[in-house]
Amino acid sequence: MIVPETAEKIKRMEIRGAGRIARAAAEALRDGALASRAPTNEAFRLEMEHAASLLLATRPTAVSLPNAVHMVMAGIEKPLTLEEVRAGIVTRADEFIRSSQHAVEQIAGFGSRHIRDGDTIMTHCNSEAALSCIIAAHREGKEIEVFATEVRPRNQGLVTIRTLNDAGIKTNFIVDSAVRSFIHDVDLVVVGADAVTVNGAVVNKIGTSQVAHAAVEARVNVMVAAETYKFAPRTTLGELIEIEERPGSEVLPDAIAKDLKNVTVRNPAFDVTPAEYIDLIVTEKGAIPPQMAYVIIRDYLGWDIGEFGAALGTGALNGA
Ligand code: RI2
Repeated sequence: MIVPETAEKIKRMEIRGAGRIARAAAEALRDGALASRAPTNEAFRLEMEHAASLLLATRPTAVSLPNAVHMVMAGIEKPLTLEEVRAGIVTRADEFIRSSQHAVEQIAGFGSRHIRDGDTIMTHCNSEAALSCIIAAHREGKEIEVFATEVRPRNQGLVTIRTLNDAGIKTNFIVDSAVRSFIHDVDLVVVGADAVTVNGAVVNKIGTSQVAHAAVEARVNVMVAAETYKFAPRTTLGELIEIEERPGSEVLPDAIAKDLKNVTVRNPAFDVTPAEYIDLIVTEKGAIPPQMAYVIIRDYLGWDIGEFGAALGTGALNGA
């Protein structure tokens, strides 16, 4: 079945990036619903709920995943026929995929307005939303240059420099620890987000808070590109965003680690950048100061979203 396969790919990071993960989950639920041979309404719902929890259990941090799953699964408990429930899932999944892609295009338009001709931009990790702003600015004819980090341990920076190279954008590739050395050559930091909390903090790839910290110190503006479905309604109720810690073998090969009995590898995949370090969050609804995250959650997501996410994650970090 489609769902376990997709779940496995998300877990192994063959499918990665908060937006792509969300779209892949919606697609898997849709294809799972279409392929299901469940004989009764009840059996179908149970199967779909199981599929949803499989997807939710893959990676805990990117809120786009529970938000997408919730949007697709919304209302399946209503008294409808099996075919109506199936059709609802298919329609909502297609709608989510379409609007998610459209959101990235809109973010590109809004975000590029904040990039000036002659700007040097620093980016960290590989964010579709952040890159869309940079590429749009380049296509508008602005002369720009980029500093892109390596992004240990999974090297997402390689994907970023390839994309920038193919777009014809002059790019400098640096190791993560060189950020502060180059920040004075930079006019603007542009990064993506895996989650935005109600207090405007941004959860993104590990190292983002260091980049933002260096930028604040150097008085360089920090812009975050994030679709509204990356905002986390449940943080309003005090829920914390769980920071995924991935296997130590991603950082240090087991063959070496096994001889180092006193060494523990710590490998958190994300960190939290407080709202005070961020100048602007560009969403598909427009650019907002991080302090307005509450409004996005209230007006575009609603409080009940994320019910499926409620089962997720304990010990976490929320905001500053
Ligand atoms: P888009 C990624 O997570 C990065 O942290 C990136 O900044 C973020 O998702 C948002 O990416 P990972 O899957 O949705 O590489 O903007 O751990 O593409």
